[in-house]
Amino acid sequence: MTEDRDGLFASGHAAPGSFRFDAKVARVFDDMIRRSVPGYAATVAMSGWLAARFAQPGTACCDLGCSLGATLLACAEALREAGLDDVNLIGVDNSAAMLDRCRNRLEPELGHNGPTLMEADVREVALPPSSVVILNWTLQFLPPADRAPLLARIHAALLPGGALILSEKIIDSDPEAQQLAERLHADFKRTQGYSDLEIAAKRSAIEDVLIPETLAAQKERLLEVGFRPVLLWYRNLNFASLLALKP
Ligand code: GEK
Repeated sequence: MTEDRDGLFASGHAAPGSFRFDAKVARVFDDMIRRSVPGYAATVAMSGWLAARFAQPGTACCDLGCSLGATLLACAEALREAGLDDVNLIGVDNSAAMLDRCRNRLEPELGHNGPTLMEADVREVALPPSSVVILNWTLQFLPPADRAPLLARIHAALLPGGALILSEKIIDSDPEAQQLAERLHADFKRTQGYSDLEIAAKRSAIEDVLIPETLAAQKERLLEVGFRPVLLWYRNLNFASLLALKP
């Protein structure tokens, strides 16, 4: 399947808060996320590696907000290498357009024994007993009030010794450091070929759609829900990834 280059905001126009995971975004998503999230490829690869370290035979490994299945693919490869063939890989996303493309991408790679894909809202889907749950850049799209309840349901679904991998865009609690991170992120996007107009239009489109929080708020909420310990295992500019264990 060929992925298109992201030029969705090339006109420089976007209504504030208009960003949706529709067919247009799904078509260019692979290119968009790689050129927008510094450390995307590393985070995806390490998510697979971490998943294989915490996966328990005969349990589920769920990727919530799986988009085009990049992390599912990394998990499938890492689990196979670790000889964990009986871990049930599950991908959940509420965008039909994303899941269609995800299915088309995974089937040629993994055949019909690949992950079970479910079109559902992560806030409502029933989670099976799991040893690993991955939330890579998905929590940030939920209304803040819905985040703790979802994390509590994930905690309840995880088996003792299970792991949550949580990647998010973050804001720095120090305004000066935040400004610096924003400036460097815009520089990163420019280096990836986005114009200033595109960067500004995308920023407007995701306003109030993607709501980032501080690292401290993320960690505190995970601890409150019952995860322990919570480890920051990766940070690249204003993007961070946490590993939170269910004791
Ligand atoms: C990756 N993890 O490539 N229920 C289900 N899915 C949702 C919901 C919801 N309530 N809200 C948003 N999504 C992926 C990247 S992208 C991140 C994740 C980004 C889905 C949405 O449809 C989209 O596919 C995904 O979460 C977020 O590693 O675009 O920055």
